Amino acid sequence: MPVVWSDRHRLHEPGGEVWVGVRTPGTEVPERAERIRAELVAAGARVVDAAPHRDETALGNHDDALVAYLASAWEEWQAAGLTRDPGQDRVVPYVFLHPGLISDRAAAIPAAASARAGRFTYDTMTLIGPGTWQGARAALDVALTAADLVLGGERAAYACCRPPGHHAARDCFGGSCYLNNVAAAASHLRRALDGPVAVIDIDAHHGNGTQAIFYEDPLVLVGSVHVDPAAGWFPHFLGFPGEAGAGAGTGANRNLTLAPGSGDESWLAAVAELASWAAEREARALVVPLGVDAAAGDPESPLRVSAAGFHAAGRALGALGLPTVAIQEGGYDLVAIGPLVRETLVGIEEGMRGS
Ligand code: SP5
Ligand code: ZN
Repeated sequence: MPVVWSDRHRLHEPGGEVWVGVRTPGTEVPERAERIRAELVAAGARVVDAAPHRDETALGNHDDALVAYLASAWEEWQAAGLTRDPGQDRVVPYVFLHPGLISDRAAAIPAAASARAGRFTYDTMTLIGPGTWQGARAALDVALTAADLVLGGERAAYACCRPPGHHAARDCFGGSCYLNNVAAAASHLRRALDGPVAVIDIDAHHGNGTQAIFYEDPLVLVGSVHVDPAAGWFPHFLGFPGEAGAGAGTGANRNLTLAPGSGDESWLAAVAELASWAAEREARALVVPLGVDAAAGDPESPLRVSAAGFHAAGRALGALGLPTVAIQEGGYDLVAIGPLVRETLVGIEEGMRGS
């Protein structure tokens, strides 16, 4: 299947993450995408450069205030002198918009650049640097170009998105994500097709941003299998099985949680259950937020899925026979990431041939 790519991901260098107040090297590094691309090219993949998409198409799932903030945060941080005093070379929040802080008052955008970050992010590990906006915006173009390819007749396409996106919600960001690539592709497919679009998120972490964006939408079915947040895992506040959608979207959201240490058997059973659900609901297209951080050995998750497990998951998803867009999310073991993505994509192609 075609691999959609943008060199602009390299502009986004998070420069580490602040975790429990400590700046650590971070795991969401540019080399991730380079490794994936090299692996897929070596396997003979066709690489397609992302085509620019209009803001109206790309940014519709996000509030204007979030977009304006992300587009200007780095320049405003610099202009405020914060790179010199106290000498912080990335945008890092220090106060947060906790809901209890403002009761029901409208949330103001703080005048101080040092405080604005906490209006829009919910964590300290999603730093903004000189090229973060350009990189995040380009990742939306990558996802949308992949969606265009399947709308144009490809059975499947892979979007090598970086930074990832599934933790970014309508008006806030975090989890190494800024703008939601999966949501952009799902909305794009939904606009073009008659019938529901299914999202089956196999990243090790709950796709809280995607869930939130489509929570009341009956036509974008959102399913996610992930390590149980109740066992102490990111995103901590969301991803529980009781979150089933609301309003018109009631019943259109599914969360399947796994205990730390879970491996192929329980993970694949959950993937199969989400695939059956998409089939029952007569989805017309499939978006797969493809994190490979559920792999045994990944530094960010305690799940223990094997390469064969990713291959089998691909087959189960491909067997739905739907136009399919796979979109890169997490995966932080630099040696394993390329092979794991390749296994999943090969599985999708095999599943489609058998369906
Ligand atoms: C897209 C995606 O997979 N985002 C996941 C972000 C989860 N990050 C949680 C980070 C928690 C602190 N990491 C410390 C690593 C110690 N091994
Ligand atoms: Zn993840």
